[in-house]
Amino acid sequence: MKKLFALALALVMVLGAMSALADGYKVAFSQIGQESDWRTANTDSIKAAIEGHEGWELIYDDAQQKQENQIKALRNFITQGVDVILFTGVVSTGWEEVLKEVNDEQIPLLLIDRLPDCIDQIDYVAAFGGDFVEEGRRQVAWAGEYLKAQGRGDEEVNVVIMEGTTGASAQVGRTEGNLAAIKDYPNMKVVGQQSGNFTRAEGQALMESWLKSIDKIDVLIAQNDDMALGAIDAIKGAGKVPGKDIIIVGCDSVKAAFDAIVAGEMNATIECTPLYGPFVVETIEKLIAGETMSKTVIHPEEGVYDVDGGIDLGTVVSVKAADVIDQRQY
Ligand code: GYE
Repeated sequence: MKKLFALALALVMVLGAMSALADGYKVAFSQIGQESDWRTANTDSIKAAIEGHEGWELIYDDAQQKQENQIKALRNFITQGVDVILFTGVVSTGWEEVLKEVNDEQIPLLLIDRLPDCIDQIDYVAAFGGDFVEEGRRQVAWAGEYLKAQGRGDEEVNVVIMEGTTGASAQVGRTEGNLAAIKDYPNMKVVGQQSGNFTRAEGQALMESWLKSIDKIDVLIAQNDDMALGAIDAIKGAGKVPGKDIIIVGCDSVKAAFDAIVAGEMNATIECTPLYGPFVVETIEKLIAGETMSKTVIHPEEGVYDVDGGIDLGTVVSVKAADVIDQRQY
């Protein structure tokens, strides 16, 4: 009888272990929302990579741009006992408490895209995201160098800066880069600076209001392509020619921006890749294998794309969009 009981117990334990394995390795991802083409490409890249990996299961949460939803999602991940958490924060502040809770539960944390300000106070496995300050610098430098190349380097030009979601590290960094670079071009004067929230609709509305309230706009620096594309509609609606009457520089390098550049309606876009899938998989594989990783934030290599190519920005030379449009993945 005792033997039978021991056998039954062993069977129960084996079945238990098997079902735990069948449940898979749980990768939780707290995504910000769906505000832009960049974000869609980012979600798709990560989803495909995790779901395509044998034995891994994705637990995905879309926070609809709300920090409180992200905090709730992180706490749910803890309750569910996930194996690893991928995190990008809609804004850069206010994460200490919840990320410390993640640390207390010893759930490995992978920081991606918009990194939190408290990065030095928390434990994380690795961090990966765009160099937002450099992207912002490149935006203004592109316009400044382009004007020089057109023989307009001494002409006084009015610049509007359309910012992303206020408080997002992508907005904070790009604004810092935009304003630092403006100092290098004394002919460029900022006459408008406001948030278009990284969306096409708000980019269009903001440009419409600027076109009514500001007499002369020569350059639009839009901190993402979606807002630039919305602004193009506003400029056309006001009877002006986008890309000619107003020079337009976006950021992200999404497909729709390439189309607009090739059509001559937009002048340039600074690349910020959303394709994080391969990085995420590589990092989780290293984590499972017990490898230690560097805590240095990894920035992907990125380019600049425009109508003709050849604009030298010091750290990078622009490439003609039409030459590479067929190879774009997002
Ligand atoms: O530029 C924008 C998106 O955080 C880098 O967020 C990302 C930014 C991207 O909505 O389009």
